[in-house]
Amino acid sequence: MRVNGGAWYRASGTDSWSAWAKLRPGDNVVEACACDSAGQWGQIVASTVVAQGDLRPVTWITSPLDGGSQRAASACVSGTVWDDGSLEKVIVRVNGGAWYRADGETAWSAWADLESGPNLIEACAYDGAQWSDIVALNITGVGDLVPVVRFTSPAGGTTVASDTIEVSGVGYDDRALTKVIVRVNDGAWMRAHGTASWSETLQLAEGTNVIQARGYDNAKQWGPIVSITVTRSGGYALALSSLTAQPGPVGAQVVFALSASGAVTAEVMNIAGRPIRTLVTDRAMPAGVNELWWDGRSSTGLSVPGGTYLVRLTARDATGAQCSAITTLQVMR
Ligand SMILES: [Ca+2]
Ligand SMILES: [Ca+2]
Repeated sequence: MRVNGGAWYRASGTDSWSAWAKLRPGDNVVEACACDSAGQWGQIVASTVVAQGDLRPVTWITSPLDGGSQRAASACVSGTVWDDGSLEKVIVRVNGGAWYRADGETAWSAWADLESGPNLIEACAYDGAQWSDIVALNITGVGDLVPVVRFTSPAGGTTVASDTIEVSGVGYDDRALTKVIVRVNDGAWMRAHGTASWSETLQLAEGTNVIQARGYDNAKQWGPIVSITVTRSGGYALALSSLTAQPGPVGAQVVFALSASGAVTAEVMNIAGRPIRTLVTDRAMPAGVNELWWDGRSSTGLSVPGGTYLVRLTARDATGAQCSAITTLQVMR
């Protein structure tokens, strides 16, 4: 099937089939076509659907599957919304409780805290003027549910410069969450402060750290382990200092200091900033004092006229962070 000449997509069913068609205001041409087991396509049939005014959004829940069951006390529910214009929000509620906002709109997700037994999760979208129909999902919580914890801060993949970090999160159990434990890089588990809302300060090693957390309930059950990674950048960032360029008998000597090893690019420019000569490009250089020589020639090999020139250095560390410095140089002729 396809709508308004867009991409073809597959309908569900064959002898009796159905598919959603995403409409725009005005006339919409919906086309369908069938293929048999010999790979032969039939005739395309078309139908026009007229949509009037600002259209109401339509919400779908795509995961988890309706009618499923699980042992964990929270489910991550996700879905999509279609609207002719922009969307304002998607809201969700569990078992007739208070509505709360999902993350995202056209593609959304939300955590749903479950009870043991049947659970009804509902979702609905708003385009700023009209609400979609409410869509529902049933999940059965099997037995006394195991607690679920998750991180709220920092975001996974964060890079920090300090050697400690405060991690925090939330947790939920169908009966009672008795404790939350955390650890770094497979070290000893530590008990976090709090349960439904928890936090702990952790020591980070240099480089990538895997931080894990899990909950424990009053039925003596451990929940699943959840993880984030946090990178601690090297003790100090790469810095460039003491850049000088001294005229020599032929060209000039460029001297500079690096706080850590890095890839160095050095360029000579005229006073207007126009490139004259590239001395090195991404050359690996060690921490400490380094020097480079310029023979006083431009990239075409000609001796440059006397005057004031600029020397610009850029150093980049392994993470891609870079710093640069610029100095002037007098060329005598
Ligand atoms: Ca709309
Ligand atoms: Ca429980």
